[in-house]
Amino acid sequence: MATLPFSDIMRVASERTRSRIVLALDLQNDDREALTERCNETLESVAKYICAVKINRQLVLALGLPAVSQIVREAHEQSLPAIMDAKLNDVGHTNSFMMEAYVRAGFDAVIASPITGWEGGMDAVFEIARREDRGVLLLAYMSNPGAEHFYSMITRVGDEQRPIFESFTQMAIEWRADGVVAGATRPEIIKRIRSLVGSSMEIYSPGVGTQGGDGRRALCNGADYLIVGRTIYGAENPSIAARDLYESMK
Ligand code: 3DU
Repeated sequence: MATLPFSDIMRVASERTRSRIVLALDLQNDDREALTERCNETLESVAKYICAVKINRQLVLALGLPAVSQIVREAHEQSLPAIMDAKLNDVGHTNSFMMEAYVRAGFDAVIASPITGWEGGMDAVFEIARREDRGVLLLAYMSNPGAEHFYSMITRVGDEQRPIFESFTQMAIEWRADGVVAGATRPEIIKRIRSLVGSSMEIYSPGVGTQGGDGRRALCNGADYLIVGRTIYGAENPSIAARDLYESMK
């Protein structure tokens, strides 16, 4: 992919297909060859209805990074950016090893968790991302029901009290992240995050469909991109499912 800022790479891809759908390619199969084939087939069959692909660690575990890197290449051949959902959250030196590996595999952006803080944690991720022209998306609020126990936890910052997801959003702004991730299952949280980031940052929203999130509501409340997995790849015909979702988002 070109060396544009990641948000521009996404905008170009999204304008080309007129889609805001990021496919979560979370397929599974014990047979590695069959799994690779299905990933490539799924990608090809839905490419015109999506704007990017997101890969999770479970695919890296199943296939190994060299094989995943081939899938990233397939995505790039279809002019689709590839996001690594690594949820990076370790100390700096191991974050560096992981980030360097995902860069070498060709990913355009990596998802990380701001929970480590900057020094000796996220600084390593951002340093490599900036050097290599890659994006970093920060987790602001997960989509699962239990997420509220932690992401809505009230924290004290100076004299002020605020839920921790607002602090994460603030960190994303300060660290000049390329986007934040907030679940479609909580449109009111997306709205709040949008009010904090203004127009300066993209919001990526997982949890559409199978997890109960409504894509249209997420978009209306300020999300820019919808991350969708099972609703597409779990359908009898992923291409038709992707087309239906694409049409319903117009
Ligand atoms: O529920 P789906 O099958 O559409 O998958 C959602 C994807 O988004 C999946 O890859 C998961 O790892 C990711 N994700 C969430 O579901 C929720 C989050 O808060 C962050 C990422």
